[in-house]
Amino acid sequence: MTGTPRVRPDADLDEVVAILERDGAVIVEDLVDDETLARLWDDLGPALDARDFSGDWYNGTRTRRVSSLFARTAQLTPVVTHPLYLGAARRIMQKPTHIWMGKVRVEMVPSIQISGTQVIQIHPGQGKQPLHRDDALHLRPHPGPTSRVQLMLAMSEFTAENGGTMVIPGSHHWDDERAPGADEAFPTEMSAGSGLIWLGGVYHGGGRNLADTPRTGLTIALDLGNLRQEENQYLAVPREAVLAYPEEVRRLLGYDRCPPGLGWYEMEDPYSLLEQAEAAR
Ligand SMILES: O=C(O)CCC(=O)C(=O)O
Repeated sequence: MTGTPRVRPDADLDEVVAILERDGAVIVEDLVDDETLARLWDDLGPALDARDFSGDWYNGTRTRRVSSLFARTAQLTPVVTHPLYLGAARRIMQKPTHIWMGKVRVEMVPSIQISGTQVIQIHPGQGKQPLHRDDALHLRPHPGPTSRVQLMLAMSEFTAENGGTMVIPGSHHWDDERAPGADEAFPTEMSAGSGLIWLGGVYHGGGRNLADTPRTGLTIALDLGNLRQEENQYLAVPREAVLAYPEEVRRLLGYDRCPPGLGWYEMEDPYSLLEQAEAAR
């Protein structure tokens, strides 16, 4: 293995899914255009500048983090709905399944949802974050079905020197007895606007910043809809901010049902609440 494979943004979805299933990670070059990136910096940069460094070793004592991203910007649609990111997440996690209701076999597909969002700015002097699996949040066993597909959009260039995310390709195939070694991880090197997509079972972590400028990445995690969201989107994103997004994103923010019957409101699709709010405007 020589590091994370990379593709162009118009790559075939089948190819990207095959890479993710084999290697657990892929870099999509030029995932967003310069205008989108500039708008994200306008909306999120000031919050980042105003933020203190995190207070603990895991989040990074030379790292600034800002969350509640869908409340802070209405510019995330091209990021979260990018066909290679959302497309791969849907293909990998939304596997058709069935249940029995008496003698009736009911076919269904689970939903997916936005789970956690952060901008992570690693400053010079920050050391390596411990390698970890993000689906450990849900205590998922490995190897096993993927319950998370995550994106790290480079808001600045990522290099081996400035803390580009360390990734161990293929580590989603490992069992839970094998610990990750720092010498097995490869730094993510990508230009601003490119994105790293990886599966929740892949060992990764923020890199050490030995450069003289910060490294900034925006991460969004998509999880299976029947798991608890990492970041509570109902508390993090006010209703008005949800309404600034199109239906697909609103549903990803949790205003959706996960079959067979999770997340209802008044026994209905919770999306109806947003339709009522819109009608009352
Ligand atoms: O900032 C990065 O490159 C990765 C951060 C990360 O994996 C985390 O904070 O859990």
